[in-house]
Amino acid sequence: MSKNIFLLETDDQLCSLIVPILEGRGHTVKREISGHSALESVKEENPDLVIVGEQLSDIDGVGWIIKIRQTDRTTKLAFLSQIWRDTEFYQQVTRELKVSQIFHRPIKSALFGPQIDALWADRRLGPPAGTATIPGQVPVAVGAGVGDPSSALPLPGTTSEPAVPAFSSIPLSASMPMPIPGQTPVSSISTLADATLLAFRQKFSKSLPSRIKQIGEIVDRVERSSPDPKEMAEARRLAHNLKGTSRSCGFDRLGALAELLEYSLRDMVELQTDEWEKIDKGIQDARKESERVRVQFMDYVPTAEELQNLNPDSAKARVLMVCQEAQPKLSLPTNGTGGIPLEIISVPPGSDVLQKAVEKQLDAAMIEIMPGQREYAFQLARELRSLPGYDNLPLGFVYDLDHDDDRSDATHAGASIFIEKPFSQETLHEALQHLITIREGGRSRVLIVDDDEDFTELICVALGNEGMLVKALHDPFKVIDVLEDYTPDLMLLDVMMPGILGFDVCRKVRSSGRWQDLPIIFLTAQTDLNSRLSAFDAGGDDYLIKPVINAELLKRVKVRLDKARMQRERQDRDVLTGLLLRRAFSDSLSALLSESERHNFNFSLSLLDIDHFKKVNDTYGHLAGDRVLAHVGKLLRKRFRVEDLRGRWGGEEFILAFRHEKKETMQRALHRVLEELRKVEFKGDRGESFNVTFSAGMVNFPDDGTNTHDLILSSDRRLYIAKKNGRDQIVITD
Ligand code: GH3
Ligand code: MG
Ligand code: MG
Repeated sequence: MSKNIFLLETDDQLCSLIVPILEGRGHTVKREISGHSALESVKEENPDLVIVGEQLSDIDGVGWIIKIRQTDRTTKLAFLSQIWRDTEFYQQVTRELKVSQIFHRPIKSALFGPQIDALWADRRLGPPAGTATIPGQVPVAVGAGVGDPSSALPLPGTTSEPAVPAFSSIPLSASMPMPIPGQTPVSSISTLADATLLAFRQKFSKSLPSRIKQIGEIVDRVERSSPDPKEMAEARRLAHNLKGTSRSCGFDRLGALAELLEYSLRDMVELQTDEWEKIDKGIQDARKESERVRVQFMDYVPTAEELQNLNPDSAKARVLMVCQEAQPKLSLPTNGTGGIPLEIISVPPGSDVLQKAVEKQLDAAMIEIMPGQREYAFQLARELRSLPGYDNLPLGFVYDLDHDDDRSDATHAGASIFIEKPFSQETLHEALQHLITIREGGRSRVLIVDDDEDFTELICVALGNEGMLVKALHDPFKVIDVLEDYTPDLMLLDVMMPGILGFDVCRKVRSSGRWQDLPIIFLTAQTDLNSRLSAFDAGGDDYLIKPVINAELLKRVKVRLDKARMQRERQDRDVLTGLLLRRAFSDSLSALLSESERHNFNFSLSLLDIDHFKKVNDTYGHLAGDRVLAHVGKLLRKRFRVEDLRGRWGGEEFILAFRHEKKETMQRALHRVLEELRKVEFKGDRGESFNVTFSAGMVNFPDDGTNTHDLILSSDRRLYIAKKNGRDQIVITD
C-alpha cells in the first residue's frame, strides 16, 4: 500500500540510495532538510512515516524527534543512525520517544525496503502464508515486529487501530489439553524433557492464581483517571510474561488472553472508561481460564524424578570442598546476575576424595591446607588434576593464619585463589564464582538473555538436564559485563525485550572483537522472512521460534556448541601436546598484557626448550621424540593454574605466561616441573630407557619489557644463557 513518507536528511548521497528504494515500493517521498519547516509540514500533511536523519540543516535529528514528540506522540518515526550508540540511547529513543525503528548506516538496500514495509505489517493476522506455524499455536499473535515493541501496536488516538479480537472470539479448541503422560507429544520431545516439561507445567499452573492476582491488584490500586505509568508498565510486564510462559507450556488460550490483557494495559494516560472495562474483563477471563488449566493439573502427581528434573543439580556448578568442617549450605541466587548456582560437595580430608571426584563431574575444587600438612594439600591437588578430564580443573586453597607464604608450590599445584580462615560466606561465594568462571573447556556454558523469568527458568531446566551450565540474564543492558564474567560458549537471545531489541543487543556484542565467534541463537515469536533476515543481519547464527520446542532447542544448542568447540580446538590447540598454538598463544598474551597494563598487574613469561632433543630423535627414534613432547605438554597442562597460558612455540620449544606472578615465584614453580621431568623414564623405539631435561629463560612484565616482542626476545636471550651454562636450568637474569 502506498504511503506518504517524509525524509529528513541532509546527506544527498544517502537520499539518492533511499529514495529510489521507497519509490520503487510505491511510496511517495518528500524530502526536507530543515527541521523547522519539517515540523510545520508534518502538522499540515500528517505523513504516514517520517524518516529522520542524524543531522538536519538547523537541528540534529534526535533534537528534532524530541521536539516533535512534545506535541505529537502519534506520527510514526524512524531514525537513521550514523554511528553505534550505547544501549541507553536505544532505550530512550525507542521507548520514550516512540521511534519505531532505528536503521544503521550503511543502509543495506536489500533489507531497507522490507523493513520499512514491515512497519505497517498487520501482525494480528498470524504468520504470513507460507511460513511455518507451530502445532497448537493460535494465530492471533499480536507479537511486535522488527521495530520497537510499541510500533506494532497502534498508538492511542490513531485512526488506524485494527480490530482486536474480542476475548470471547478465541477458539476454545486452541487450548488443547496438555499432553497427558503416555500420549504422543506434539514434537519429538525426548521423554526426559517431556516429563520435565510436564512437571514444569504443573508448577506453573499452580502459580497462575497469584500471578493474575498480582495484575489485578495493580489494576485495582491505580487511579483510573491518571494511572501511574510505572505501575501500568509493571502490570504489562506481568501480563507479557504470563503470555510467554503460557505459550511455552502449551496453554495457548491463556496465552492469547494474556496477550490481549497486555495489549489493553498499554501505557496510556487517558484510558477511556470502556478500556478499563476491557481490562477488568480481561483479568476475569484470564482468571477463569487459569482456573481451568489449574484443575487439569490438579490430579497429576509428578514422579520423584520429574521433581528432581525440575530443579536439576546438573544445572549447578559443582564444587568439591575438602575441609575439616563441613560447609554450611550456601544460599546463592539461582538466576539473575548474582552468580552461577552452586552445589557444594563437602568431604573431610583423608576420605576418598579422588573417588568422589570421579563420581561427580566437578567444575572446581577448594582444598584446605591444614597446619603442618601443606604437602598433603598440594599432593591432593596434583592427583585431582591427573584424573581424566581434570587437567584444567580450577583449584583454590583455604589456609590458616600460620601458613607459610610460599606461593610457588601452590601455583605449581594449580591454586588460582587463596582464602584465609575464618572466611565469610560472601568471601567463599566470590572465590567459588571466580573459580568456576576461569574454567576452560569442561561443561558447556549457556547464557540466556530474556526478560521473562519463567521462560528462562524453563530453559535452565531443559538445558540443565542435559548437563549444561545455564545462566539467565533478565536485564539485556548488562550483557557485555555478564559475557566478560561468565564467558559462555553460546548465547540464547530474546528478541522482544523492554527497552531494547535482541537484534541491537547482538550487534553490540558482535561489535566487540572478543565475541565475534560466540554462537548466538535468537528466540523469536516472529516467523516472517523479514525477522529472519534481521536476525542474520544483526549477526545471529540461528533463530528459534518461540514458544521453543524442547527437542529442537536442545538439538540446535548442542549442534552449535559442538561445532564451536571443535572449531576452537582445531584452530587453537596443538594436537601432539594439547597446548595452545603459537598464534592463539600470541593472541592470549596480548590480551594478558593489556589487562596487566590496565590494572597494574605483574606477570611473568618463560621460553622453554628441551635439551639435546635432536639427539633424542637420532638415538631413540622420532616416535620416542614425539612421546617426550606429548609428555612435556601434559605436564605443563596439569601443573600451574587454569588461567596461566601455555603454548607450543614451535618444534621442541614451549612458552608459558603466569598471570599476576613474578618470575622469582614462578622460577621455583617451574623448577618443580623440571624436577618432575628429570625423574620420568622414557622408552626408546627399541625399548631402551632415557631421561630428558629442559632449559628456560624467564622475564617479568613490566620490569624486563613492556611489549610482547621485547619480553619474548629477553626470555630467548636468557634461554640461550641457560643452554650455554650447561642446560637443565632456568635463568631469570641476563
Ligand atoms: P639444544 O639443547 O641446544 O636445544 O639442542 P637440541 O638438539 O634440542 O636443538 P636443535 O634445535 O638442534 O634440535 C631440535 C630438534 O627438534 C630438531 C627437530 O628435528 C626436532 N623436532 C622439532 N619438532 C619435532 C617434532 O614434532 N617431533 C620430533 N620427534 N622432533 C621434532
Ligand atoms: Mg632443544
Ligand atoms: Mg630448539
